Amino acid sequence: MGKNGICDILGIEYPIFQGGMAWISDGALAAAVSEAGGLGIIAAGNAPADVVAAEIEKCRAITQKPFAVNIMLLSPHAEEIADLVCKMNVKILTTGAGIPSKYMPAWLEHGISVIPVVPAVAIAAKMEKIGAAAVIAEGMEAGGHIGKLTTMALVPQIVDAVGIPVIAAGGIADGRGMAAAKMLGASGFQLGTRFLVAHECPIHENYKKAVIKAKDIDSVITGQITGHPVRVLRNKLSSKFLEMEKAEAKKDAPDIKKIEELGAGALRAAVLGDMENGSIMAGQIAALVRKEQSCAEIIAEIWGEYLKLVGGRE
Ligand code: TUI
Repeated sequence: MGKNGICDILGIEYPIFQGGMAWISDGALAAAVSEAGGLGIIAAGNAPADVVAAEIEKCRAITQKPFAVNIMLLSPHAEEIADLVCKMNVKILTTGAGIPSKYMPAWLEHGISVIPVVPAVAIAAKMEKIGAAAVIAEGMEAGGHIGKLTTMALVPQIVDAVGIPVIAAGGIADGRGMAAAKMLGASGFQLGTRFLVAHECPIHENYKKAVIKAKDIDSVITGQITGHPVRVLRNKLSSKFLEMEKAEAKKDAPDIKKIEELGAGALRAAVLGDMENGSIMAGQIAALVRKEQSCAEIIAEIWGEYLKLVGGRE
């Protein structure tokens, strides 16, 4: 039970990935998810290599089970992290916010399974061509940096376009979402927002409460004008962002830098508890997340719901 293609490839029990969330997914969160049989993912985010190395050590001190590192390709430290994971013998990588072509030869030589997050079919096909072991098809219901398509539209189109396993992400927070994604052809599921409220998740209690309090229409997309759209929970900062974007969009030469500066460091502020001026990244499914639980409880609960819906056939 619990075995399918992606579980066999990665050596995990359940095809459940915990999203690699910048500034959030640390070694302790990833270890807790991996210990519970899912795939825990340490997010490198914008952190330098020594910080990421310490999180990898922390994870390994807690669990012997497989875990992954997420490399955010827009990070100024992406290159050094790309080297670090080879040196530290990390076996599974996910990537976000770009195409990791230049790193792939070294990663494949080191026997790393590379699983990029993709927002569109052509990008998924490209990832398969450069040697990805699987792809994570992430719909725009997701929190953080997003593409344009919904999970419902994206997943089956990518399933039809590639021969590697497809993991569904965006808008999934329970067994119903997983079962629905399975029907679309997904071989696994990545959840971010649900794990935000895990006991082992290191974000400030204010952030967890904001997720639990969120209603269906409480997320907005900021940064459309900068080319890096980001889904966040509505607050003072997001209103400021949207106002500034509207004003800049009317100009002949919008000041993109001004808008990007407003966002810089804002996710970190939210993680530390600032619910007014912080960027509270979370997905549209936040309203379905109602309580704080351990990672083991979350995985047991959603896997139980999923099995009931798929008739125990997994
Ligand atoms: O990466 C994410 N979500 C994130 S990253 C993040 S931190 C951040 N820092 C600076 C700017 C923006 C965000 C917060 N949330 N999800 C995975 C993801 N990957 N979403 C979209 C993509 C993506 C986009 C384009 C993947 C590949 C891609 O390739 C095309 C290209 O032009 O590079």
